[in-house]
Amino acid sequence: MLEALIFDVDGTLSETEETHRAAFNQAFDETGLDWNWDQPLYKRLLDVTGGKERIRHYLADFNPSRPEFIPSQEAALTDWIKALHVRKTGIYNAMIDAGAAGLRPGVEDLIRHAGSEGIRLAIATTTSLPNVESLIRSTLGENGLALFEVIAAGDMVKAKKPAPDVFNLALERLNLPPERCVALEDSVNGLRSAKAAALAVVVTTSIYTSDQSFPGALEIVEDLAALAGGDVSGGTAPGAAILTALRRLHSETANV
Ligand code: XBP
Ligand code: MG
Repeated sequence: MLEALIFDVDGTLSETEETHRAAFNQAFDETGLDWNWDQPLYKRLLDVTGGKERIRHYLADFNPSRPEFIPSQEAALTDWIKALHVRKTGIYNAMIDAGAAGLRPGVEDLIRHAGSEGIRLAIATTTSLPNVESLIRSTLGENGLALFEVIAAGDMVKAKKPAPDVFNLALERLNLPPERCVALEDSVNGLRSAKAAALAVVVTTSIYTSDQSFPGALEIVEDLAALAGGDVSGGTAPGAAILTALRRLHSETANV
């Protein structure tokens, strides 16, 4: 029986990667770097999850300009990347607080309906915790965070997606076995992470992942509203129709 939904954040709850990309570029500019992550480059860089890990990947593998103020010594470089990422996170949160991102189709309907049918909600994301908090507050209001029983995010785990750690942490805190849950993801890294945690996964493709393939996904749709399909025409509330579709998909998994 389906007992909980575990949501990814970036690309799943909201199309936030364009805001992340703008925040990275503004942080680079304010730091005196001539780095500019355009969309084609950012799409390649998204292969690495985690903002700090992505900056390190860019430095190591894309041969960008490297002014003197970027340390060479490993520990100093780690601290420098961390400080740059803190700056980026502050810029990102200011953008989100100013309303830069809304929830994707069907997301709010499902989140607000789930509780009425006893479905528990959790988040499992690679993004930093402050980013989750600002997005939920700006889209679901001051009480929005209370709708999620568990928030597993960013550096709470050592190994980021596609490692299973963040989904395993969410399952541990829910105290549920994976077969009682469905994960909602947008990327192949997220799919791999959730599958490695033995979760069934429904994929809603996003602007940077629509050309990816998703082997092993329970279902691949454009967005959650598409899951409801024709049910809504019968006067069923969108959230109820989406949850009915998720329950049907979950019942098709072998482990039920
Ligand atoms: C998406 C990510 C994050 C964001 C940037 O996470 O990989 O790194 O791109 O956020 P998910 P940070 O899809 O798991 O929500 O800079 O805070 O990492
Ligand atoms: Mg994502």
